[in-house]
Amino acid sequence: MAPTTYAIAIGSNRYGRHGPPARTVAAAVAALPGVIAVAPTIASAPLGPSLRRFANTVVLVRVTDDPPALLRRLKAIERRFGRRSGRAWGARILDLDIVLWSGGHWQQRTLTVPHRAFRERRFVLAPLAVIAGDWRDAQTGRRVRHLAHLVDRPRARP
Ligand code: PH2
Ligand code: MG
Ligand code: MG
Repeated sequence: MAPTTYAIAIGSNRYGRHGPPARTVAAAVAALPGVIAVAPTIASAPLGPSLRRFANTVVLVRVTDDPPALLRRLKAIERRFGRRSGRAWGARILDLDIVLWSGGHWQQRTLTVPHRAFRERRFVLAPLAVIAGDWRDAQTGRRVRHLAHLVDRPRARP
């Protein structure tokens, strides 16, 4: 496939072989293929049942993988970092999620792009807006910058 660009969200809230979550995130950035932009890493309160705070960032990668091929590579990196499959949304050493694809939509039983929940997640949109504010969400047609603004002011929706 010709090269396309993906936005990948990175999260960690458990100690792993690279150390605390912020170090794990940095090591994951170094392990990813085709990285062309890296957002600042932020600390974020856990959304969901986990109690520990997260380190989160977003990167852009340019690769020749189609979405399922990239997902397989991301899962392999998660496993290498010591992630075991467990309770969905539990504490995790490393989570790598495909958020956006320059090819637009991808819909499969096990993979939906754009990511279903990223429009509600400040810990994805804030870093993403730093490196890809002009990128348009294929679902809503809104730019990332606009989505980041909406998630900060949820009551301001018309
Ligand atoms: N990931 C989740 C669930 N909750 N909360 C924060 N702050 N950051 C995450 O990356 C995160 C979460 C499921 O993947
Ligand atoms: Mg996730
Ligand atoms: Mg995931």
